[in-house]
Amino acid sequence: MAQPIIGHLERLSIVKNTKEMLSVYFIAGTQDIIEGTLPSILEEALKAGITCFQYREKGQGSLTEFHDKMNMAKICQSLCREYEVPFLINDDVELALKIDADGIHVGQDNQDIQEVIGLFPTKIVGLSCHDQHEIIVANQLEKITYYGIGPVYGTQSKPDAEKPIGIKTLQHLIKEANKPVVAIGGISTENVSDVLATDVDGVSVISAITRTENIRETVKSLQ
Ligand code: 3NM
Repeated sequence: MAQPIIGHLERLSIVKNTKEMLSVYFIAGTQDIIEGTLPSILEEALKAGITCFQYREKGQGSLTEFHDKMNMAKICQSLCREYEVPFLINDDVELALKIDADGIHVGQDNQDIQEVIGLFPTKIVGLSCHDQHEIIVANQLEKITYYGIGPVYGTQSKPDAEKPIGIKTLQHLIKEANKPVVAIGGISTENVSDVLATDVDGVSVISAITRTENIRETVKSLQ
């Protein structure tokens, strides 16, 4: 049966907003900060024009106590609100619900994606995908907002990352995807033009922003 016109228009507007949101998508947690603090780096990145932030407290050097993570998440959330940028939480359903984040990003081996969708019916839900099979399965689920596809290149920020897929495979996987796509993994100001030459909707970075000497210039180059 044909969709009612308003439903179709609403859907188009959600997709348009999602694509804009994915343009320069910054991810970070305490473990990624070399100099300064996460809130100070985040605020500089927000001023420079990032379009989305994901709080990802994970791995060596990360905060482990729920209370500490919640306090940090709240500080980052209020900065994102000030700059009207969506604030997402990586993986931690309990934290995302508790602080009423704008959404959640999960990997393939985190919580069951159907369950996550059920817990966040009106929020942004992002899913990491690494190959064609994962995309074909995820394409069946309407309520996923976007896919994070990668790692495109080798990454220092995720020790357990999969093998890099490269640009050709990225392009192929984007064609397979029925949702907006943000590319991830090893993306820098040097290689971003190759990534943006695909049909990707945006780029997602940790170290390009946390390790740069000039956040403003870096964010501009990633746009
Ligand atoms: N997820 P950087 S790669 C968090 O492939 C994350 O799913 C990946 O950091 C995936 O920009 C990655 O420093 C790390 O390479 C991205």
